Amino acid sequence: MIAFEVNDMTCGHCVSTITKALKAVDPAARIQIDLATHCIQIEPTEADADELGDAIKEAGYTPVAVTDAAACAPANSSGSCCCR
Ligand SMILES: [Cu+2]
Repeated sequence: MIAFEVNDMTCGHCVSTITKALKAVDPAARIQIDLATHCIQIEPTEADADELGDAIKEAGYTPVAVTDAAACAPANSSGSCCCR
């Protein structure tokens, strides 16, 4: 299990953009995204954490690797959205 906290993921559009980016590097991965905590959990089948993190960055977001999904804390929902 790989987990990232992505604080600039702010709405459903961000979620689908990131999901697509992750599926591009690992089509069979299991991806779970919690928008409320800005937390992404990935069960990869072929990609490693670096590749998945890079995919999120290339989609225009800022992933912070977390060792445990429980470390994803609810963030203050200020900040900009991709859908402005
Ligand atoms: Cu958005």
